[in-house]
Amino acid sequence: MKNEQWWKDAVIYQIYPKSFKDSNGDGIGDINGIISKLDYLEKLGIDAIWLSPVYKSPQDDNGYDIADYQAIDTMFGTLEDMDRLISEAKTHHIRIIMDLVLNHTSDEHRWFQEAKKSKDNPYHDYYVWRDAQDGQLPNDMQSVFGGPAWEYVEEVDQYYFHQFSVKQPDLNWDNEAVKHELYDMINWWIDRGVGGFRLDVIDQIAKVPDLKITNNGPKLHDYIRELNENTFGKGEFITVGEAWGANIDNAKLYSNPDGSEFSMVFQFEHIGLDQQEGKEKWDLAPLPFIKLKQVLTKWQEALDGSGWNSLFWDNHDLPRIVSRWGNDQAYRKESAKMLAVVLHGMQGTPYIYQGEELGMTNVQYPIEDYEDLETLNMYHERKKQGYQEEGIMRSIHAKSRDNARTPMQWDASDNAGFTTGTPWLKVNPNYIEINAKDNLEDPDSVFACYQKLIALRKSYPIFVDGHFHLLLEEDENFFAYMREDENSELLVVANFFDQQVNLPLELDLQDYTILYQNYKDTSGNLYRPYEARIYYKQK
Ligand code: TEU
Ligand code: CA
Repeated sequence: MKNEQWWKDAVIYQIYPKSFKDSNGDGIGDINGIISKLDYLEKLGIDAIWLSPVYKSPQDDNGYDIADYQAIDTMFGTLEDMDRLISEAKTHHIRIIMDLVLNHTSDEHRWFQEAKKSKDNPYHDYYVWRDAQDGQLPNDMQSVFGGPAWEYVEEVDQYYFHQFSVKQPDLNWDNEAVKHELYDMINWWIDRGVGGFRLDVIDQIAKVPDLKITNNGPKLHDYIRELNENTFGKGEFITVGEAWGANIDNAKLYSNPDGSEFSMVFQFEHIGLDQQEGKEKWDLAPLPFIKLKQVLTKWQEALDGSGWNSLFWDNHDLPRIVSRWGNDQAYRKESAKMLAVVLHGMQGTPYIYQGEELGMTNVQYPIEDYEDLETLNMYHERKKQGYQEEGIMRSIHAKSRDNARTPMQWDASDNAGFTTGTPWLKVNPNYIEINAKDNLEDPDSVFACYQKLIALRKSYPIFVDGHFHLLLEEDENFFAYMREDENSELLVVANFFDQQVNLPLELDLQDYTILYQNYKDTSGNLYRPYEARIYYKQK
């Protein structure tokens, strides 16, 4: 095996830098802010930070539009700050995972500025250009953020392809020079001491617009293996590809234990369940609980021994899990902990998104208070199409990416201790009750639960090795499963809802000890709202 695979018992913490901690009062989180919170993260027990983009960027899509991969945006700090973050994190036993956006750049990137000057420019072919078709767009493909995926540039009398915003032109991976520029850049970051990479929309790099192929293009895995060989494949890095188009078969390629592609992928099958089938994420549907269990089980079973799962409920694109599948009112703490237990008990590498460890919740702002371009584009598009304001706002409150992006709630002081200035996005007004300071002082907090779950993973190898078996498949209340290895057994039992119920399982629990429970006591088979327990036994 090429890699040491240190990341198998690791827990990763995602930081969205704009919203984490502001150190200089301009209302925007920054690198020095992150450095000031390394003690906090070490206390939580995490092994690595996945840092959303801090590169130079006009911020059309909050840094996922990169204008220079080898410079830090002044709003976040300097390259010296970044080097210091890498080295200080190391002294806290934390590695830094950089976010690589390799599918597209910003239109303000030097390569694109050159590319659009003329067809003869050596950079022109770094991007994906097509001529008009009968005076029309090259085809009818749409961008993920709404509107056509083609934009006309007069100087070259061609359209460039953009799967995301107009300010995010797609790179042409069929061009050797592009690939080598990217390899050099990645190796430059490796030399600065980073611990790994998260690869943004990696399943979309091998697009073939002429065939309307966006993700899973025919050359995708060749490109990834070549990228691996030329960069991170040489060392013990954690790598995780973002792949909305992942299925079991290609996930086995992505996370092949031979180390030829990535350590693991983010797949989103469990995440898309509460939307109407075939429609958009905004078209809400109730959570099909049995289906959720089936989907997670399918991934657990399929990758055991032949790949590796990433485990997550939240990220910077998703609503807060406690508001989504928990109860962010009467049972906020109980349900936040229950969701943590269910996730962290599975096989794979868990990811915690900033604030999830506090049980932070969604927000319900009026439309003027939203910043996210995906949210705003959808709002205007649906208004134009005649949707009712109320329904649109319901979708935004449930699913807007800004739910995840409100500033981190550090304490009960002004602006939740995030900034002394005016935050770039409004702070969730519930920071008085939900904040890190209170969590740290309360041995029974959501934070304490995450801390405990991380510690358990480090002390009991079964969290890494144990085979997964779902129990009570058809049960409408319980999410229950076993993990089993040669020496031990783990039993995770969670009441997923707000009704008190009896566990319909005959269990002889004599030889088991309880490793974790989210209520102060337990009472046999009776599970109170969102009650969750982890049992353990040595064989
Ligand atoms: O997200 C990929 C992606 O497809 C998202 O746009 C997703 O469909 C949407 O956020 C769901 O609401 C990645 C990044 O995580 C995201 O923040 C970027 O906006 C996007 O790529 C473009 O780089
Ligand atoms: Ca700042």
